[in-house]
Amino acid sequence: MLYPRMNAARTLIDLGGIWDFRLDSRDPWQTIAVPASYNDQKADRRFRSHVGLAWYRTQLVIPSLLEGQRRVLRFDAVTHDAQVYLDGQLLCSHRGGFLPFEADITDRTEAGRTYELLIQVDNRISHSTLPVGNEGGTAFFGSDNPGIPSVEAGKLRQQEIGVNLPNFDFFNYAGITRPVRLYTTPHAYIRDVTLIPDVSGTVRVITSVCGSGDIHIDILDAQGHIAAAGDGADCTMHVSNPRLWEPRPGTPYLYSARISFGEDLYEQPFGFRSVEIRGHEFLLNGKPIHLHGPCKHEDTPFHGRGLDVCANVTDISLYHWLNANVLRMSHYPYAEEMYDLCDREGILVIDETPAVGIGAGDKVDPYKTFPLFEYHKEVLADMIARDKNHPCVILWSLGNEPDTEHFPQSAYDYWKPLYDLAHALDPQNRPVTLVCCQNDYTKDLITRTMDVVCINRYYGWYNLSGDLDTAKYAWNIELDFWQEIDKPLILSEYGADTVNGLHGVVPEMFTEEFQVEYYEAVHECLDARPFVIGELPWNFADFGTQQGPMRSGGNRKGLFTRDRKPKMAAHYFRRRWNDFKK
Ligand code: BDP
Repeated sequence: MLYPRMNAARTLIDLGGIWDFRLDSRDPWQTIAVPASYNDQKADRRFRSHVGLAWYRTQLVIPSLLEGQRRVLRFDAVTHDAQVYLDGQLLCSHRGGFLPFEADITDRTEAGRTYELLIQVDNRISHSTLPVGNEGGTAFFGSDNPGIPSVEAGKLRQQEIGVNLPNFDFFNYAGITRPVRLYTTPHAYIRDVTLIPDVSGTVRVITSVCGSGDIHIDILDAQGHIAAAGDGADCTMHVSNPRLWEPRPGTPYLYSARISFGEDLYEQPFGFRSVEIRGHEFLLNGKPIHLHGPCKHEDTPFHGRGLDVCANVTDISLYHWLNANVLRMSHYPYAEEMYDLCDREGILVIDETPAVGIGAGDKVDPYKTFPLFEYHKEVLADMIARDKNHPCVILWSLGNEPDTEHFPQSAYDYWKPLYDLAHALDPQNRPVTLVCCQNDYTKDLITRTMDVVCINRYYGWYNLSGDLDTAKYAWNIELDFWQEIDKPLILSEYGADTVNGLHGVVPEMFTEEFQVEYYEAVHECLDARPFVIGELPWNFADFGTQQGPMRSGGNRKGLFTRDRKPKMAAHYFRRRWNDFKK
């Protein structure tokens, strides 16, 4: 799906602002900011702990000057499910909280009139949603010991009332979290554009249109000069002496394909770069690259998971400060503005579906009991369709930390077709991975079949807690195992909760000194192994989670605090990654 852009043929109206909102149809309407999660906007516990439906309302004005134009309403993300009503009539509905959807309202609206736009959102998570909720189970970090009659009764009560029990470790932020926009196109319009660039300077542009007309394409360089041109819906052109797209400190040089079709126009940025796996190496533009940079969440004070472009710019500037070159967009596809920013700033991206929490302990096979597979395929396809043209995206992640240990064959049968699908759908055929949970890796059958092995490991924190010498011993045993597989390995998460300002000359868990010593210990094990081509500490910044006995003010594994102040470990990584440039 094309990102909405304003140009000589298309207009774009942002509907963001203060809308009406209520959590219950009996409540009076209140004010709410759009886009943003609703949870942290009010001094009211009900907003934070709400479970179920909520309603947004605003006036949709169709200016007279939009007469004769095709008119489309686009929602960049509504978390998790949405039903959209226009003057009381259902316009469209959408499942899933992290990808865009749109509705053509040309025939449903008249220019010069005003309509009521009502959005019903649903934040409930279950075995059939991505991310997954624990139906009737326990909270993620709960201590609900089975067998205590009063606790069991309490859990039944929770089921009656309806509670969200996320099977994942980030706050279940909800609402209209990304922009809502009205855009126009001519009646015959460009529906989609697929770019397949090659480092030799060849670029194939496949244009999908609705209606009839001639298609012309100009390839523009960064100064706007025409570098190549061609005609037709499937057109291959050649740019001589192309400048390549590379992460910083190289040049993230961007070209763009300007496509005209009848009266319509669309411009799609792209870069010439290649991604390839060779043995245990990850090659970018034919050269081995080491990937280093923290994982992130879309998470800021007040906005929750809502788009905050200023925070995005600040965060990417901190990635440069850290000398980082990669951002794993854990654990869901981010707002499209972040990919544009990474394209321009030269930060590599690992793009991940919201498939977190597919697992239910050792008694139930989630792959046989969670009705997810068909939906997961749709989400994967929609993510690739949305992000396929971004040069920054170098690796697709099918999901995070599913159970691959207790039902290894079921896990294989579930994830392998998704792996094949990702390859089949991606016009640039990027590598594909699945992020493996800390488990009995000897039983896991699927992780080793991925193009890149990604493992999340917490030796020294959740396991062998605080004992870094023994943790190193364990790290080495596991790394020896993966070395035999002879694939590139990315340590896709590792980290230690750290309370900023907590210190100790004898470093113990939660102190800033311990966080640094933890990372130093892990790096001792990684640095001796060239097949480890990536290190992605968990997490860039402290972030919001549901409350629980393991979390105090959220997850504190950030290198930065939630308001982006560096802990000692941020300075440590800045020095370490600076040395990687040499
Ligand atoms: C990993 C998860 C991540 C958590 C992290 C942690 O992938 O979402 O936040 O652990 O516990 O297992 O800090």
